Amino acid sequence: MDEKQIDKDVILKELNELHNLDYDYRDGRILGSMCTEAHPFAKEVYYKFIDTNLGDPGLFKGTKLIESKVIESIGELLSINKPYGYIVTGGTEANIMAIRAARNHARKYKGIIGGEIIIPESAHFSFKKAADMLNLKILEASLDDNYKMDVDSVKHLISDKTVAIVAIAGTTELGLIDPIEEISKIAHDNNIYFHVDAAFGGFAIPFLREMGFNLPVFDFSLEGVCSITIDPHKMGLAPIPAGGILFRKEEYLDVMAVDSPYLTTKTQSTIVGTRSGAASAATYAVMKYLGKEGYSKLIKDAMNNTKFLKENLEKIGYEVICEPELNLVAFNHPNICADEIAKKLDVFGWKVSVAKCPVAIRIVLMNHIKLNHLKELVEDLKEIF
Ligand code: 0PR
Repeated sequence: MDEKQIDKDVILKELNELHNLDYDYRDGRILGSMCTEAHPFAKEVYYKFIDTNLGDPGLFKGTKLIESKVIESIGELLSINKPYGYIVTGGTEANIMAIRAARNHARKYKGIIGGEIIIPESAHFSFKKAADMLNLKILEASLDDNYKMDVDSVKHLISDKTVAIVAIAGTTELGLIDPIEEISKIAHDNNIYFHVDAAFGGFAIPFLREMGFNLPVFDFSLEGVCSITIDPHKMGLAPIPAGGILFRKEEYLDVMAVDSPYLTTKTQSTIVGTRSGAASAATYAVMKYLGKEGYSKLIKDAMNNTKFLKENLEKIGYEVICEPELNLVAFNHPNICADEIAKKLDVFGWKVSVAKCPVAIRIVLMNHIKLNHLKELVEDLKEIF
């Protein structure tokens, strides 16, 4: 640290120079991200609430009410009247909380120590972090021919050590929705905690279903579903860090509660202690501002772009891995491997990511990607041979 104060302009100049090294969503070159530029109104509200601390909610009663209201609104999207949950830092923290709830619940009510969780091979790596931190063993269910969690594989992996089953509504690599209704039934029949990771799909599927897209039910209307991860900072257009975790019952919070005697609330169930209320306020603001109509339009635009990209890739000889269910296209070329395509696209300034299961170029059609960007991309994809 410097000895003396430094002029703000000098500091800002240095910060701006560094910030200029970042890619900007608005250039339409970030093609592999599940995040996007937050809505301007959400950013404005975020700043207003920047000093609030939901770790000590008695001091920030209004902001705590905002968090409760936003959890209720998200709950309405997910078919539950009285959800219990929090706005957290992202999908990783939300998934860790869900698995912690499941583990503690199984320990308290079933006496399971050193349990196992069943996740699909396509699960996000946050579950590996959760298992590591919570001392649980991961059992990976295989995928069926359509890259979805195989229901029979789940059945075979269940044992008296299973503390949770996880399925995904909007997989990280392909944007697919697992057979959640069937898995929910299996979990319910076996009295096993069932978590749905809708970090990506949560702010898309409900609107698409309402518009008549043929997508399956994935939410609390299925009686086996105990918790859902749904991230405002992905398809919800809230600023990072905004994840969401919703539980069906209060007892899932109770089993995680630790005493916090000197705070305004005497127990705490979150992982994080001091936590900003800004993400809650910003999420509340953008949800109110856009409404169902606004979100429906955004996801419809993204799906139109998805269709455009898929059709044009096929026209120029690329092979699309699966019919997109959400706004994500994964593809390969019969003659060039995915890593090579990614490298060549990088030379043109396109930042794509390469999926591993199966290996493929993966493009997430977030709303910062416009039709003109896609037309340019398709031209460049023709060029790279
Ligand atoms: N669950 C699912 C289904 C996810 O896809 C992700 C992240 C998470 C949980 C974890 O969420 P957080 O990253 O919010 O903790 N999916 C993206 C991924 O890993 C996140 C991402 C976003 C990666 C932007 C890169 C990027 O530029 O691919």
